[in-house]
Amino acid sequence: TTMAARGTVVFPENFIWGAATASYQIEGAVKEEGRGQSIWDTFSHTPGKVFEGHTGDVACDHYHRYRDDVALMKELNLGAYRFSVAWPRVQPDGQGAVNPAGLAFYDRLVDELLEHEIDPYVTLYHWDLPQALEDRGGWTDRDTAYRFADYARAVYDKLGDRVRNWATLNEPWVSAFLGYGNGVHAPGRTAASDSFRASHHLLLAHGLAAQALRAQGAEQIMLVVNASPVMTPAQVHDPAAEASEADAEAVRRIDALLQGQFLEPALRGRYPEEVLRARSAEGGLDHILDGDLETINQPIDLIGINYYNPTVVEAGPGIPADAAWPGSQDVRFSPADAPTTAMGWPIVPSGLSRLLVRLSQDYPEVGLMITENGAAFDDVVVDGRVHDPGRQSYLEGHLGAVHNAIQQGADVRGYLVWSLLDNFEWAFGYDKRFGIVHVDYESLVRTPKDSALWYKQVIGANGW
Ligand code: PNW
Repeated sequence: TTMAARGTVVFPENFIWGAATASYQIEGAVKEEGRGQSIWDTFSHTPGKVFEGHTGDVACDHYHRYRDDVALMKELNLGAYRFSVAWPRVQPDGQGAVNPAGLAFYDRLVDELLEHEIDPYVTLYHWDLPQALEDRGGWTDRDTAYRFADYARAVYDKLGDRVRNWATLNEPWVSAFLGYGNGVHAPGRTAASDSFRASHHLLLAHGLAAQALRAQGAEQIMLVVNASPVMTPAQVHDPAAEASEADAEAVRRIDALLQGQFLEPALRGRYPEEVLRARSAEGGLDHILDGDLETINQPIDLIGINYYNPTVVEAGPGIPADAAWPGSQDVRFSPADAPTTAMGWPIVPSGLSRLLVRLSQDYPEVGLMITENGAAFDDVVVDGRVHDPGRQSYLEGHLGAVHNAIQQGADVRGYLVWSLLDNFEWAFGYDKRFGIVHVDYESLVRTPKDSALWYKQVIGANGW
């Protein structure tokens, strides 16, 4: 039973409350029931790539413990759960015949969720590309986009009778520019031209899959982006602060690379000028074929927003380029004047309000959904409790910012916390804990943190 919030922060009726995870970060069981190898298996087993050589081999063992994990979600009042499907479980080599045992896992998971009245949000790609496709060029190869559409169709065939909410890609910027640009993520390649080819083929994959999902009857289709408002240091606390022409140009360029590069093709069928210019300088435009932008520009229902912190930049000539930002040697990435999480990421909730209001104005035809938001802190279990006031105040601040954006007219449908469980935090391995539920990596015991108990109350009251 829901009681109304007594305080001042009351969310709209039907606001969706939930949590998110991703396959490689929690499942483990990497060799079971015919799963093929992904680029993250290869990468994590390559010495020097991940903190202390951690891998996803066992992770949270969610593959075997999903029933308990769903029971825990229910216990925490979650109404929605976003998870991703591991492509190499479904197609071990990324193409051809489907592996029924791999798909059956997600079939059981969906049934378990529905039985507990938790609405599944399926992400088709959260970075675990089949290694066999990487061996043929990965996302730099156009064919990977067509293979992705086939895979999307196969997953929909199995789950589409019960799953209403579909996300094509999680954070294509990260896949392209950390995976193929600065090499911090799998597959660890480092060429600016490759990262631009990858980003285009990821977008093409999104368009082809959205088309296929729609044709099969999918109800809600979304693209999930790592969106972040770009601003100068002075604008962190004063959005109206004046910027020099050089600083304003740095803001425009980074904003275009980070979100315009994905949202403009997907929703408007065009690349921003700044992105075309950077692409021309790094390998050219010939991988963009006639008709691609029409294919990419499919009608979608929602933009999924993963927000952690603002992006703070200013003009800084002569700064060595970070290979994740091609053509931006003249941009300096600056710290914000704000406290930080264990990732060193600044905590700026107002950045989320600003982002949501702007995106809702720029793209009024789609709804917005917070598909990830959360924080890493160094949590420890003491006498069966985990006190994580830093995370709770992060969540409260950002939920307040979502509420504020809704008051200003932004069409925000729901909020999914990152993450349900502590998990494999990519290049940081298990060193960074984002869960509202603590995981002991020796015993694999789950312990809801104080933030989870607080979140449960907020959900029950639809606010606070
Ligand atoms: C997102 N960056 O990753 C992912 O969707 C999650 O899988 C991840 O666990 C979470 O955020 C926390 O990191 C990102 O460097 C990783 O800009 C890196 C960046 C952004 C997002």
